Amino acid sequence: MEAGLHADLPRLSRTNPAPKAGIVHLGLGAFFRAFGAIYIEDAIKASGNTRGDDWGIIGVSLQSPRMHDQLAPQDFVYTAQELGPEGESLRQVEIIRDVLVARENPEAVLAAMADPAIRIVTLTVTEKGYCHDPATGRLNTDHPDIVHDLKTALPVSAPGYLVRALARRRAAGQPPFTVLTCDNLPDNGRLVRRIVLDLAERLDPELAAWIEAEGRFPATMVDRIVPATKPEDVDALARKTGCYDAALVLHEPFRQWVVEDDFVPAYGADARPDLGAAGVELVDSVTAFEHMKLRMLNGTHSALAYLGYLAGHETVAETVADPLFARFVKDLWLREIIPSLEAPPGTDLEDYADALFARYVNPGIRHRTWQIAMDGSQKLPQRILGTVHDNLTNGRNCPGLCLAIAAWMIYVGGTDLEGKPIDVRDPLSERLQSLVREADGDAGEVAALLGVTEIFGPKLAAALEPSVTSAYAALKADGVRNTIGALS
Ligand code: CS2
Repeated sequence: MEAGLHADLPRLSRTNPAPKAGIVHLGLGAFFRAFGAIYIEDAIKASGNTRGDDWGIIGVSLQSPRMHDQLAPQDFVYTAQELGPEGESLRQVEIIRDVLVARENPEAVLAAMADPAIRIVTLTVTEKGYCHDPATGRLNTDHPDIVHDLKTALPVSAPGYLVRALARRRAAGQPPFTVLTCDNLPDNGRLVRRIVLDLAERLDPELAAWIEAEGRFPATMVDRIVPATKPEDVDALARKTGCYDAALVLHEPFRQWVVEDDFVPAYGADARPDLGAAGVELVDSVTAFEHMKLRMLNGTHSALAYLGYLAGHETVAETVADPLFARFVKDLWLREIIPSLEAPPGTDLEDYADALFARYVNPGIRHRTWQIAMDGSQKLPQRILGTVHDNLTNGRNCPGLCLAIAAWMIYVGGTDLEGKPIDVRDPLSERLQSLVREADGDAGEVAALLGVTEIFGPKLAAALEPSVTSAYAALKADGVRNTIGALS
């Protein structure tokens, strides 16, 4: 919706003074505002803020001024609209006190991150924002943003901001902040730690040693489905409330946040908000939760995104309303994904699958297959390939997951099964599309894509080649519905 159409409507404003800042968040998008920000606000409310802790959030957009421009005229508060199967509810979120735009003012971002009041830096910069090689988990030193950040003190990348800000804190004799990543990456805390150390070692080995000794990078499992807000949603809210909220976020009722309780010890009890009071599960190890969520939720999300898109379905809810897809996804869980998992304490994996299915069919959530299909080259390894690897190692077939990989290959080729172009968004899209263009026939196309070593390890690629090639050919010859129908 154009702002002009709402020009005569009032904007939101604060009902309480803005909390003092204790957190800087890098990559302020809809997901964090519908998830982490709400948990943190709940934590403050639930603990009564009795210790005098202040955990307001300074949001940072690394690239675009859009989020700042949407939030600034409304005191940085926004509406979170919960969409349940039986109806919806609204909440005004007031935990964000400011938004900085890194491209416009990198110095202000570094200064905020170096401020001793800041004890945590949270991140949602998406998989590609870590500038790493997804197959090895190491920093990609050829990444243009990293090449820039190695040369220049004012960074552009998320790892660059973390390292340069930590350097400032060390120089000022301050403890580091805890780095709390909220992206769907495998063992995300250890991964971001490794990436930060890789960069710091190249800039200043003593800084790297200090971060290694003093820094904390707890791993987290984050879960809430947050479809992109559309202009029609902003419009509908304006009709309902009489207010124009340019920064509305939509989300499902479900949420789960599991966090390793390993924050910078120098801050003692003030190292983090009372997250437990808000229902965050604080644990020693997040690994089992993270595997379960990445493989069961995100793995099937990606499978449904590529296959659903190619079958002409616009959203996940629409895709699983198709009985063939409902059967397909349930089989994926029971036959191919659950056998690769160890259940986290207190969790029954079949119940978890049932609960996921109920979340997917929620008609209130219009989560586009195209949205989930984005950045597949960065998502496939942790969502699907780890499961495939474990199955193959244990002598189990995984025809459904091979079909999902084949569907991804057709998708990134850039032309759907009816010959229409696909708007592929992926950091590797140009390369992937030229590999497909230059290859010879189905088998050549599959082999070329399996040769992309940032995604597929060579052994896995060789093991996958026969089944992915036949899945690819079947999808092209028979279409998606017939092919998944033939699986069961
Ligand atoms: C989705 C996730 O867009 C995607 O790739 O799979 O954003 C998913 O909705 C969340 O991880 C759910 O917690």
